[in-house]
Parts: sequence; C-alpha cells; structure tokens
Amino acid sequence: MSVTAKRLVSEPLSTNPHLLQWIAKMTDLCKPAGVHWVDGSQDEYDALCDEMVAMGTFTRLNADLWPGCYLARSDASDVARVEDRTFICSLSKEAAGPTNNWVDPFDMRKTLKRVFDGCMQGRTMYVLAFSMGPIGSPMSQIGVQITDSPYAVVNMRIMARIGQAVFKLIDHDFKRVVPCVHSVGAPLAPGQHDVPWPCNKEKYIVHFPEGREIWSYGSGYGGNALLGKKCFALRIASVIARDEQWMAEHMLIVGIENPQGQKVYVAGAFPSACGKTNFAMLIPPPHFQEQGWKVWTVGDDIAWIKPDKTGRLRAINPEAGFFGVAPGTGHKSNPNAMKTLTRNTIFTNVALTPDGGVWWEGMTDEPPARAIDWQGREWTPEIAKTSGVTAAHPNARFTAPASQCPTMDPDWENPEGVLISGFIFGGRRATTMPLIYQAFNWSSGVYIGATMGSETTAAAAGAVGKVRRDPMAMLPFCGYNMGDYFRHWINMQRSLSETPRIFHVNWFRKNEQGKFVWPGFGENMRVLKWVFDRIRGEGRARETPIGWMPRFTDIDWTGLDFSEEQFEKLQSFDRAAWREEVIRQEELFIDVHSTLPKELVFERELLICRM
Ligand code: O2Y
Ligand code: MN
Repeated sequence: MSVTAKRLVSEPLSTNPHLLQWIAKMTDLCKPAGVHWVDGSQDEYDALCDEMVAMGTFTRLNADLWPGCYLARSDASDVARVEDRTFICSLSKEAAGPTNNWVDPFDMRKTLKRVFDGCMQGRTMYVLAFSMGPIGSPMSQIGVQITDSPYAVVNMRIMARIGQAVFKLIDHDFKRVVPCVHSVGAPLAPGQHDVPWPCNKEKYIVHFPEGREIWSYGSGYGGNALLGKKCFALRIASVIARDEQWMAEHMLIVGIENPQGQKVYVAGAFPSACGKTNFAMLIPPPHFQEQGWKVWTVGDDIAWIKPDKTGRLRAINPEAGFFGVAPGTGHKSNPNAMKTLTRNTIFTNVALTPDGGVWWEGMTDEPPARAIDWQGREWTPEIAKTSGVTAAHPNARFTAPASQCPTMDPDWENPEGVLISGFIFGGRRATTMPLIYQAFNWSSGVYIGATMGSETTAAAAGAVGKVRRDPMAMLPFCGYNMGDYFRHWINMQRSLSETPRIFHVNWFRKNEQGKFVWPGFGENMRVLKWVFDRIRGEGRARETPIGWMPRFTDIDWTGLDFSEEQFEKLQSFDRAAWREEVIRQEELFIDVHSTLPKELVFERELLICRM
C-alpha cells in the first residue's frame, strides 16, 4: 500500500483471474482515478479515517472521552434506506412477487450501464473483499464490494470480516463470490471541489437474484451502501437459502442460560422500532441475576439458519458489528449498547457536544446545554422546544464492533453456529395481541409469523399508529416472492429432526388511558424464562383459541409489583378485536394468493373455527 498526496492506491491483493477480469471491466466502466485493494489492516483504516477528517466527512471525537470514535454527517437527503428505489430484478416479475419493486433485468442493466459509466471519475475505487459470517465457516458467504466511498469501506470493516484473509479464500478455496458494485454517483471533474458527503438524487439499489449480483448507485448511507448487510445478507442470501434449504432471516439471536448453566438459543423477528437491539442485549432484573440467569447476545439483526447433519437448526450471525439506531439508546434502555459504543465507533447523524463528544435524544435524561445538530447547526434545548428540531436525526446510527459488547456469547463466532430451539415473532400493538403466546405447532407458528404486524411510529414515513403487515419482518428484505417464502418456511420443518417452538410477543399493549401496561426492557426476562421453560418441556400453559398462554402463576414475578388483574388484561383475548384482526390478516394473503401455501389458508380457517 502506498499513500499518495490524498488517496490510497495499491497493487492487487488477489490472483484470481475471474476477480481480476471483473475489476478490469468495472474500472473501464466506472473510470476511477485509482484503484485501492483493501487489506483490512488497522493502518489502512486509520489512513482512510484521516483522509475523511481532512475532507470534512468525519469529525474526530475527543480521544479521552471517545477513543477511536468519529462523527459523520450525511447529506440531509441521504439519511436512510430507500425502499421505493430498491429493486429485485429477477428474470420474471412473478419470481419477485407483488411486494417487491420489479424491473425487467435487461432494462435495468441498460440503466445501470448509463449511470455507472464514468461515475467514479476523480475518485478512488476500493476493492473490498468481505466474508458474511466467520472466516472459513461452512455457513459463511463471500462478497467483493467495489465502492468509491471510503465511508462504506470503514463501516464495512466494522460490520463484516474483510481484507487479506478473504482474498486468500477467494484465491485458494475458490469460494463463490457475490459481486457488489457501489457508487455514490458523484464523479469529480479535474479541479472540482469535493463535498463532505457526495451522493446523487437519482438512486438505485438493485438486486439480480438469479445471478446473485448487487448494484447500488447514488447513496452513501447505511443499508444502501454497506452492501453486505441488507442487500447481501438478506435479499440475495434469502434466495440462496431457498435454493439450498436454509434460512436467511431478519432476526436477532440470543442465548438464555439458567442457573444450572443450561442454555437455549432463540431467534427473533421484529419490525423496526420494536427494540430489537435492546432485546438482543437484555439485562435480567436483579432477582434473576442473583439466581444466575443470563442472556447472551449472538446477533441483533440478521440470522443465517441451517439444519445440521442431525437435523437440528444451527444459526450464525453473519455480521461482525452493530449498525444500531442511536436515538432512544441510553444507559437506562440499553446499558450494554452504551458500553459497546464507547470506543472504535463511527457515529452518523448524531449531535456533537462542546467537549468533542456525541449526544442524541434518549441518551441521557438531561440534554446538553448546547450542541451542533446532525446538520451542523447550533442546537439548544430551547431551540428544540420552540422549533421541534431534534439534535440527532431519528435514523442516526452507531457502527460498533460486536466484540465490544459485554454480553457477546462465547459461541458468537463459532463456525458451526449455535443450536436454535425457538423462534419469537413480535410487533408493536396497542391492542389485541397478548404479551406472550405460543403457537400450537410449526404451521400455526408460520401463520403467526406470516401475519405479524406492527403499528407505525413517528420514526417512519406515513400515518402513525396504523398496523402495517410485515411477515417475519422480511417484507423489505425478501429477495423473492413472499408466497414462495412462506412455502419455504413450511417446507423447512420437513428436514428437521427437532421442530423449534414458535412464540409471539407484544411488549407494547396499552390500557384505556393509552399507557403501556408492560414495563418492558429487562422485565422481558420474565417472558423469556417462560419461553425457556416451554422449550425445555417444563413450563405450564393453558390452551386458548390462538395458542398456548401462561397463567399468572406460570411466570416468575419476584421483584416486580405486577398484579394478576394487570396480567389478565395484558393477556386478554378479545373476540371482537380478533375478528377484526383475522380479516386484516387476509389483506397480505390476497396480494400473494397465487403462491400462498395451502397450509396457511387452512391455518386461517382453523383459527376462525376456534374463535
Ligand atoms: O436506514 C438504514 O440504512 C439502516 S436500516 C437498518 C439498520 C440496521 C438494522 N436494521 C435496519 C432495518 O431497517 O431493519
Ligand atoms: Mn434490521
């Protein structure tokens, strides 16, 4: 590696002829000023960060308070995933299904050729090899992202395993590679001044499922630019998984350990704004801790789950870091996340405090007296009160190494994965959905996942409080037809010697006064303990029309003042509300009726009969 006046250039780090040929082709198309092969070293990371500090993309934080941390402010128009610009370009429209944006792949290739032609002029093209999953794990997959965004490179270094070791796999193990092409879409003419966050108004986040290819243009932010995450580990991996009989899911993974040291792992799917990262890093209440209960983190967002030789499901977290939402994350809501992000973390779109630190809404009870907001403007609590302007963007993020999380499971990087014994589906529902219930069996559990919904919050665009169906939290992330995806879930059970138990939780039920009934956060441990007991065939339950539910006496209430009456309210089955619910559940099924598995139609009928 050599450092030139302003940018890094380097010799190829691979001898793989296919890779070299592809890089030559992409260089011809994108016309970068130089090519840098990313070795993944700390020196290289530091040099890229220095370069971004010089460019104004990064602000180095106070090294005493926030060692190794940086703040990035994005362009105000480039702050989140762009679902309406995300495309699944399968050979047929039917293969993508009605819930995905489909464009004919031949038309899309013409568009991509147009926008990528010369798109990297004046910039460095980085060649970034990455492994989703531990290097060398039989469950891992490999990609090579070319990108003109150093921000994407340094974030990917935290979120995935990158660099030399991955090139070695490509050269010696001839591992299949998913090509990922990314450009911020902002070529520089000779002498043209760069901006801190280059991007383009025109955006394309494109997936070719059959060819297993990803092309992303116009955005430098999050899921649009860190192509290993949503694009690869979910949209493309879901297609690979279907073809190879495994599952790529939008799920956290946690281990629950009892005082005897027995451990059960569960995977959980929750739509955005349901506290997924908080749940993945749950701290049990004092009484449980005293007894010796522990919750271990394996992952907070994505799970790759495969049957092992004995027919039991094993899962890995394909990621190596957390790309968590900052607002709402604080010492009260998630102390483990706060400990994780104290060092070596990249913050995007949070506020800068006068002492060279960061702040966001929900980090502390007391806001700082003043700060620089996510758009670089002077901010005070008084300004916030009068104008409603927040210091951090609602989708502000921290990118932090998973290894820094105090509750990481000792097996979180086990190449064989961890045994999965249960699935938890959940949503944000003010009414109807009880705190916890268990599906009768696999197909009724798949029905629960396929019909799950969540109320929209102010963080998302559109009406607040409306139930949006988001099957298995995969609607924006499934790379193929949702009806076929349900079929895949139904079929998966056939290859298993042990069927995981399936549960549904709702931490967000409200009373007549509009107040949350359940305290949530660490208290969710009480629910997890019942899940643990049920999985081990030890927990008691009663049968209801929707599934198995705990009685008041089946939950450990030590240390929490929660009455039987409150619990019954939380668990109550309201026949009228469920009639309405079942009708609403059909809406998505109508969309995918041509590919909907019969089992789910029958499950709905059975549910109606029981009601
Ligand atoms: O807005 C983005 O680009 C990030 S979206 C995201 C990031 C981390 C985990 N989950 C999500 C999501 O949208 O599910
Ligand atoms: Mn997610």
